[in-house]
Amino acid sequence: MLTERQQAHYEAFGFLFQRELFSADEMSVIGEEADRIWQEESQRPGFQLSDQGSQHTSSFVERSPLLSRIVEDDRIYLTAQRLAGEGMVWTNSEGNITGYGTAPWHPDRRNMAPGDLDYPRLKVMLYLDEVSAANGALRVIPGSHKNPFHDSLYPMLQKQDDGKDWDVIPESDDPADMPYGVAGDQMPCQVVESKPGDVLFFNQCLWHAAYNAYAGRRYIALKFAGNPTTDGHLATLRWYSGGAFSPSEAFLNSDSERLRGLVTRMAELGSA
Ligand SMILES: O=C(O)CCC(=O)C(=O)O
Repeated sequence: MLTERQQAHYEAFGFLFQRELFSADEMSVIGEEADRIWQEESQRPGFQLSDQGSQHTSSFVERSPLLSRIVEDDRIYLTAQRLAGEGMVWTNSEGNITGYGTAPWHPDRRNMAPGDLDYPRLKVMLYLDEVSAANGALRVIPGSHKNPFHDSLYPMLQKQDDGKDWDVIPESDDPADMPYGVAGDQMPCQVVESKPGDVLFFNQCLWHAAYNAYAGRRYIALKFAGNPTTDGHLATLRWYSGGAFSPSEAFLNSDSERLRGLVTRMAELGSA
């Protein structure tokens, strides 16, 4: 169960890292099942890796009863509920085998409209391989989920042509050309070095990045959002998580009250 201080840490810094939440035995079963799904996916007609050689599979844990159990497990569900709030909803999962070396600095959820930063969006990362500063660990800038700090970091992005959203900027050969005069991997931050079984919970408005990653690095991401109560919440969910309004049948018809509870509201909103 989350302590008040752990919750305070998440609120203040935008992330909470919990070591050894899952045992080595559990992680070995999870890793094997994840590999099975990636392998199955790669056999589908028309399957292609991304430009950077990554295998990105969305609705990942939804494909497997065994992996779905991670979501309803007290260690994830109860913590997510405390961090995203009562009435939280499910906004999908990902299973990634990354091919890239760098994920430049960005927040997953950007400040596009008033209230965006206040709407809880939570990502839960389970790295299936050991990651370190030299080896693709996620880096976070503590406190960057809140304004004015959050907005002050947009020089690290570039506006898209239609002016609606932002893209990451590529790393320059000369660090002096980077927005803060230092290479991305020299930015002040916390490097979240992780072993299988450790779990990172982070606010998706938090600025984060990965450097020195290697091909074949695997992680599962579980995504939750707070109870959508305003037009603004619905608008941002539609922008980033449109698929969440048509949840997987596996969750909708699950025996687990927790899994059904995470998606029923989204399905109702989707059919309204
Ligand atoms: O490659 C990673 O470890 C993280 C990628 C990332 O930035 C993200 O999931 O938003």
